[in-house]
Amino acid sequence: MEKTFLMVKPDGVQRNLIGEITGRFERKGFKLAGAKLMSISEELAQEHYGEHKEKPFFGELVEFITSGPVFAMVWEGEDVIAAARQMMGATKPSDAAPGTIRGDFGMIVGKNVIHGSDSKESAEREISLFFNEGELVDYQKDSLAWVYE
Ligand code: DAT
Ligand code: MG
Repeated sequence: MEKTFLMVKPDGVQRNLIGEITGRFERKGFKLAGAKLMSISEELAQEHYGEHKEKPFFGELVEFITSGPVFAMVWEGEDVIAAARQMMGATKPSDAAPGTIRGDFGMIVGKNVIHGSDSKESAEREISLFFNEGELVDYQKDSLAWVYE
């Protein structure tokens, strides 16, 4: 099954949105494979957002993501990478559709509540950046018989 890396950003943690956000993925039918509340070091932030290091907002992005704890998660399911991106909504909350996480809870691009991997490659990279193998749990979830054929 496909896996993706999702993270409630510091603004989402401070605004009590961990439960709301995890609940959406849980209710949809995805399976939680790992989760932890953690602080992101400067080094991890720079590595995670490496693709943006030449962008003018890189400094602020690193400062923001290290400004408080994040809730890091790995979710599993059919097409979970693309589906989670849809459930998150557009990067800029004012472009994000109502019903999406950023559409419902975000106001500005610099505080857009959630991160999600955008491809298979970034999902693999980000999962291994944030989680050790031993932190991911492989288990049977019986309710999935009522989610899939
Ligand atoms: P996404 O988080 O939707 O994958 P991204 O990878 O393009 O978006 O950018 C990573 C984060 O950087 C994004 O969630 C918020 C911030 N960001 C993106 N574009 C920005 C901009 N023009 N000004 C300020 N911050 C920006
Ligand atoms: Mg991105």
